[in-house]
Amino acid sequence: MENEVSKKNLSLIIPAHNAEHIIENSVIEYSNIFSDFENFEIIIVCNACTDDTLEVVTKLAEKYPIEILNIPHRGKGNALRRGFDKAKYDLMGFLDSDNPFSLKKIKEMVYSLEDYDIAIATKYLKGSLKNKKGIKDSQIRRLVALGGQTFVRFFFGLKFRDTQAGAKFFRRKVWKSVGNNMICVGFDFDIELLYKSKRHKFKVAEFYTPLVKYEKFSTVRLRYLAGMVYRLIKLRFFH
Ligand SMILES: Nc1nc2c(ncn2[C@@H]2O[C@H](COP(=O)(O)OP(=O)(O)O)[C@@H](O)[C@H]2O)c(=O)[nH]1
Ligand SMILES: [Mg+2]
Repeated sequence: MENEVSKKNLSLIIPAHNAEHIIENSVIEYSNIFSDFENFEIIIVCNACTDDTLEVVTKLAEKYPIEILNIPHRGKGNALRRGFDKAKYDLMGFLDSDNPFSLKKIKEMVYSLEDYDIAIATKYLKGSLKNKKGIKDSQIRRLVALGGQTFVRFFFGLKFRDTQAGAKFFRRKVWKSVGNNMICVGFDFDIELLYKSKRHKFKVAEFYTPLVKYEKFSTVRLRYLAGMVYRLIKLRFFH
């Protein structure tokens, strides 16, 4: 059977909440980097946008292979789940709408699925929350990341340096195994994905992928933390 990677079929999900100012460039750059793929689709999942994201992406869909989903309630995880359920191709993954990573590295991640089931980006080097070469997240973000990753390591036994980077790719079989009954509807989605994948013993490759661009605009708010912790406790102890 022909290998899925050599077939180069990719469904890329882009979650978008109020991304009108950045998403156009990102879609163009993502489409360029995967232009040599045999089959490529972008599924943009807009949530609760109060700006013109929907209009911007509807216009882009005239030129690029874009499918648009529009759902009213916030939640990046829920958006990703909806996107993956719709994905057509053998390789699937998601990238943020603000395109903060080196796309050369992103492509390497996709190619690594020849040997791995899942490829995830990490913004942090081993043993530190510094990224020596790349652009750094703000200090408060790095501090929250340190606390978060310690929690994740302790409760879920996930020994990754960064579970939260917005660049993850996997084979369809992974989604088939873990995509049912997802409960982490927010930024906690990534942890559920990795935790369930660990139970299925999927092979994960971690790629050091420093930020090449620091996008100050962020939709992440500290007030989402309580909901995330609640769902993660439910996941760990009741699922
Ligand atoms: N569909 C959807 N996308 C979201 C939601 N919240 C954040 N996003 C997207 O998730 C990605 C990461 O968000 P961002 O604010 O850049 O996070 P940060 O880079 O970690 O500060 C971006 O593509 C956002 O547009 C949401 O509620 N729904
Ligand atoms: Mg961002």
